[in-house]
Amino acid sequence: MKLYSYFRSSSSYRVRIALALKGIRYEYVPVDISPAVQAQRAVGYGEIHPLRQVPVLEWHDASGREQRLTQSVAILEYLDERWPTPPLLPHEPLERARIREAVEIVNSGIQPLQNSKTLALLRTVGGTEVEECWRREVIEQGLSALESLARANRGAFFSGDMPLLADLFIVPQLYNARRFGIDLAAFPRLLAIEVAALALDAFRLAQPERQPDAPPVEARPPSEAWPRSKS
Ligand SMILES: N[C@@H](CCC(=O)N[C@@H](CS)C(=O)NCC(=O)O)C(=O)O
Repeated sequence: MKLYSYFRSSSSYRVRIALALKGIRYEYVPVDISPAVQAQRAVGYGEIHPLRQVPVLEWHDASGREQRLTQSVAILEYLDERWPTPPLLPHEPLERARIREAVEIVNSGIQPLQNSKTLALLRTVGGTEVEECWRREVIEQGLSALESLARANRGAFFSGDMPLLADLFIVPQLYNARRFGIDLAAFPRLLAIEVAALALDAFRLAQPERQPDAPPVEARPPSEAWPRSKS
């Protein structure tokens, strides 16, 4: 199995956590989507991912046919159905829906509104100030919504004492928010979930700075949050 990934990509981070939680071995295929390189625009990558993004999961099925899956939610649900232990979704329908509710806050309510492509476009049409204001607004609103949902639940994680799909979205999103300099003090429940998650090997192994394409510490610009103390 191969995972096309970029160390700082929060969508790839989600899949890396799931693969580690389920103990699935894979080959890491780095795709440098940084503005300076934009490897996703290379000829041929459109055949790997029609939207030219990461992550992509690739494997050979039982008949030897190459299969590829894009979109982290689809990948995560596929992995969960094929390797059900440990489960990423509860059995009870309303509980499942509540986990997916949190997932969608990140997946459609935060990440696409603050990804590099969206922000670059905003900078071009509105300037840096508009871009920064927009970015702060969508991240803070999304995290506030997640914080209130998480507070309604009990347990070390978003819901209960085992990590579920929602936690695989919360942890990378907090990492992303720090990169953008968002003050996370208003989200104590989310920060507590992050502490519980990062106590687990699977979450730690998936961290951006532990990936093969992460630059060595001395090469990182001072603005980078590597790894920061909990705010
Ligand atoms: N909905 C997609 C989002 C994927 C996505 O936005 N990937 C970003 C990195 S987190 C990317 O590849 N950006 C490069 C680009 O769009 O050019 C998913 O969940 O997989």
